[in-house]
Amino acid sequence: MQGQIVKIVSNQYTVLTEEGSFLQVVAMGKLRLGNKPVVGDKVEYELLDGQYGMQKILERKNQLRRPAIANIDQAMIVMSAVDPVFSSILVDKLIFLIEYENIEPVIVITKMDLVKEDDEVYKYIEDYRKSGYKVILSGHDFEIDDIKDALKGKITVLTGQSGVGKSTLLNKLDPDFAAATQSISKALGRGKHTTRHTQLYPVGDGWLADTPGFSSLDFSWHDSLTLAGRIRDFQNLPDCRFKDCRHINEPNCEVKKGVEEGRVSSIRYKHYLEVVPLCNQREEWQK
Ligand SMILES: Nc1nc2c(ncn2[C@@H]2O[C@H](COP(=O)(O)OP(=O)(O)OP(=O)(O)O)[C@@H](O)[C@H]2O)c(=O)[nH]1
Ligand SMILES: [Mg+2]
Ligand SMILES: [Zn+2]
Repeated sequence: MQGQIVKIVSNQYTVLTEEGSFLQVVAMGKLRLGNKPVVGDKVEYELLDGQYGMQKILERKNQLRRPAIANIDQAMIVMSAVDPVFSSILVDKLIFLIEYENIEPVIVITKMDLVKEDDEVYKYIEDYRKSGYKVILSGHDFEIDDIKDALKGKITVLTGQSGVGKSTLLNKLDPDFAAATQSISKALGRGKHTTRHTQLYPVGDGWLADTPGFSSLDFSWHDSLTLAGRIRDFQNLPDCRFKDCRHINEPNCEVKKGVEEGRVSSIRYKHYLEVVPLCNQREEWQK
């Protein structure tokens, strides 16, 4: 039988079955030795001596370390239009980290009720949409339907700096969930999160992690060539002259050409150039 782990407390796993019910499952000895099961794992289990035992972890499509969670469908980047000021470099850094992990970014811009029609934020919204990113606008008195739709049937992690309105959003989606999860309000860059178990909560017909993902903007572990290969704006272009082109100052670079001709977002490219020097800082890359 197969299911998906939604909660882990020590060696007790809560598994959502294919029929939509919950079971308490324990990890069999051999599982505990190797790769530890994490929340989001799809697993095989069977009934042995009146107890459900987990036999096998199915292949993960992606995985985060902090929070420890696998098979994430999307990460919602929450950013306010104002207060705190809209930061496209922060959004882009998060997009890069998220796409690097093969997770789909979804941008939610809050406090849209506080900006005028000609606000600069609209320029960025258009730019993200042109690049193919999903952008959802939110604010006081805005309907929550778009966000609910986006969550439907998916495992989502939330991210975003302090004060952008994550708790406010969660409250609108599900007051019980918001009350039950204190840690999700611990925002980006706000120091260490207390170690506790990670859990997926049913919200808006989907599953939301109760801890914020991508709480560090650390690129040092990232390889810039891999990053360039995953940034959405840089795909579906003709091949650059060099296979290992990092799109910085190599000749016959199609990304640079795309930027010059307005086919590739110059905003994203500029932010990419800011991030490249932060990459490949670990020993394995020092020659
Ligand atoms: N006008 C307006 N105010 C908002 C909106 N969303 C949040 N706020 C306000 O912004 C402030 C911060 O919102 P929170 O939901 O606490 O932000 P948070 O992201 O949870 O912040 P941390 O818990 O510190 O990470 C509160 O005073 C909210 O009432 C919005 O869409 N419009
Ligand atoms: Mg909060
Ligand atoms: Zn190139």
